[in-house]
Amino acid sequence: MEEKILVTGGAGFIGSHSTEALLSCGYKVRIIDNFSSGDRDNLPAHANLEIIEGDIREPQSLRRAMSGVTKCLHLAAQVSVAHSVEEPCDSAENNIMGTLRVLEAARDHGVARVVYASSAAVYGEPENLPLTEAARLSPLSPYGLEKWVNERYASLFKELHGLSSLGLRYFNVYGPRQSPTSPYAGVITRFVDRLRVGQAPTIYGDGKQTRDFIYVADVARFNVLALFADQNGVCNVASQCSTSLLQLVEALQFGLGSHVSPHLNEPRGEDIRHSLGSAERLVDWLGEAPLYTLDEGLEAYLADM
Ligand code: UD2
Repeated sequence: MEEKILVTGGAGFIGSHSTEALLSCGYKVRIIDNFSSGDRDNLPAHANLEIIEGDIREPQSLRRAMSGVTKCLHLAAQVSVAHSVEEPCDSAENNIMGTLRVLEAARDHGVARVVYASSAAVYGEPENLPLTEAARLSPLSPYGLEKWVNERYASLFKELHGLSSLGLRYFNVYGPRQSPTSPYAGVITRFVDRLRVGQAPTIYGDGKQTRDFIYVADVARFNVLALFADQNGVCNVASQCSTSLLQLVEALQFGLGSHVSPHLNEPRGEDIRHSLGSAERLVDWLGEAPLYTLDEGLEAYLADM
């Protein structure tokens, strides 16, 4: 059967890169996006790409999007951790009910598999590093809890309805098309945005906190692989490389030929100190490792600007 993939949130940061990756593999792709944080300019004009402007919480739009689809990559979400703290009902309506509607529609339309965005936010403050998928889950925000609930629903849908699915726990994803003004702009996007105009980036805290950064092209490739794998459950999407913010600034100064030093500010209260994901299951289940080191990812990102 000819594959037709639905990408929810397909005009967003990770969604648009994933759509491109699917198109370049020769698949037919349909996206549904309400364009709240996604952008039409993120998408190529392509004969195999169909765009639906609509909201996954709106049953008619979702039915239209899901009909005739063989697999679904579900990325549409309320993506701001801060918003989930301020407006937990709104966030849950998007992230819990939105995903539940996607799972239900996938079941009703006989969709063979759903791959969906989970997050490292399900872990909260880690007990041991690197974080494996078996680690204790203790989310620190409604956003993290919503993603965990999504994972539980997906697992139940497998039990109750035989719906195959894989939840991808993304670590800190970076790359082109993450708007620096968006509420979910990560630290790399913000630092690049400042340094390239000769302004000092702000480090919250001492800069010794560490993160596991993964380049968006790797994430897009893993999304495609996940759609065609057969494992069910959850899987980290991580580089398993730990980088401190001070090391990050140094790499960016080098990449941009900048000598501007960062400005140190008070730590952000809700931050975790260290985050590092195990990539063992990723490599085992999806058969490939991340291709981009941080230096290579930053080089590709800066070359794209
Ligand atoms: C990431 C995800 C978030 C959630 C969380 C789970 C992003 C953008 N966010 O949050 O969605 O999955 O992981 O753990 O990927 N920082 C600065 N200066 C700045 C901006 C940030 O010092 O201008 C620091 C910040 O205080 C933190 C680190 O950089 O210590 C990373 O911050 P982030 O917002 O990029 O991502 P994080 O890990 O808080």
